[in-house]
Amino acid sequence: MSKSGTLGSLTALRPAPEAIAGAETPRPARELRSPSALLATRLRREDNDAMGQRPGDLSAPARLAGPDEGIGADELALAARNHALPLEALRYDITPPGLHYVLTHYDIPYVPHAGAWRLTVDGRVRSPLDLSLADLLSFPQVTTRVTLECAGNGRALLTPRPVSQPWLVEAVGTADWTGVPLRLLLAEAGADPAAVDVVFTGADHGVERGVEQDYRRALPLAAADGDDPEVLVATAMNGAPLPPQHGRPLRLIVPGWYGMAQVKWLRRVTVSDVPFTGFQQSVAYRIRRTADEQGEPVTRIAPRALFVPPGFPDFMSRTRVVRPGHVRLEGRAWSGQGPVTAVEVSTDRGATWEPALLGPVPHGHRWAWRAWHHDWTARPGEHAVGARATDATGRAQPLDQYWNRGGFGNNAVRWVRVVCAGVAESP
Ligand SMILES: Nc1nc2c(c(=O)[nH]1)N[C@H]1C(S)=C(S)[C@@H](COP(=O)(O)O)O[C@H]1N2
Ligand SMILES: [Mo]
Repeated sequence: MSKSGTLGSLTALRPAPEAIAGAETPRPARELRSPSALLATRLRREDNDAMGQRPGDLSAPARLAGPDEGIGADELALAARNHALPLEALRYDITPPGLHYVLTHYDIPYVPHAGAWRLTVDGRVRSPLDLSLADLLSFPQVTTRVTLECAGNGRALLTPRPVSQPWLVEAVGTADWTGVPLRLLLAEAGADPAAVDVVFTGADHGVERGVEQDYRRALPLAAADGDDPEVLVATAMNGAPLPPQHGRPLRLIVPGWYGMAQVKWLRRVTVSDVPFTGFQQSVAYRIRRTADEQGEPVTRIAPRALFVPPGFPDFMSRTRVVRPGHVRLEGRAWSGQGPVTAVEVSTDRGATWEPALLGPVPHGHRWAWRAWHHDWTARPGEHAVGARATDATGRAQPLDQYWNRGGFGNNAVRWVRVVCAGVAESP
């Protein structure tokens, strides 16, 4: 590319107002060291006193970042393990392998022999099941295209920032999931229709906020047993066995619900006649504005539209550079509440909005994202570009943050800084 004085000056420009303090700029070493240093001190103390070791003591309590506190070493470590969708991959109907976002609370279980895996269905059932993968494949198989999104997507943009996995906006992906409808397994086992919850246990184990646990979540029996959406015990992703990070060899798929419901490495399904009160149900994944309220459970995905960042990026700031003239903005929109009915685009930070053209309703893919595009004539200068989705229930993305202590469901419109600059002439 030819030299460009205009582009060279990008680095000197101010960061966008919504940029996270510290996320994109180097932090002083002292601040980066402190959380792990604290943990090391505790571990040392416990090493000296083996009798006093309690895994629960390792966890830091839930907290909000201070007013000027940048992303910490603990958040950085989580962000390095749990990756997002590179936004340019929004071009694909189905997210290519390896580009789908990943979130794992603890470790990815090592499963060298999928053939040895067992799935137990027990609790309030007439006859408990103990199934191999081959047994599962003898049931009717269904393939559903589903957009998954982490409930914490958007968390790191909140003020104040809940300290946890620091997602920006791209914790999303779409895949074709193949498996047995859960309702067929519940029928086979003879689940008690008077039961309340169905509890799903993963093979991963860890400690979180002082509570040692297997990753475990529940659905109300009516949702677990439903056919709209139909919950799957999935053995394949995009026609291939599940990769380790996505739940090899078995996972739950609950179309329309946020990620926490999609239990990976599924090893047990337990029908229960009392409401499930495990950590991931009654402590985590609740909408709370204060620490002591019980809060509402996080369930279905709120609407969101994202676009393929136009033009090309500045390496560090990710500011986009486009040439003057026609620019096609294209992206995807989704909602777990109802089909997407409209997407609007603004190129002037919300002063004006224009309707985008929606792609065809993806036939038979009601739980997958929908394509959209908008043709824009870019003029030299700086622009704040954003998109917002509305769904059939009338829910639309807000312009302001949806703040809660866990940082769940923040689907505020994300503004992307776009600099429209001509190619500089050679000297
Ligand atoms: N067993 C198990 N299942 C899990 C999790 C986990 O940590 N353990 N994380 C959940 C969360 S919070 C999300 S967002 C999704 C992520 O699914 P993916 O990694 O396949 O995209 O998995 C869910 N299922
Ligand atoms: Mo998540």
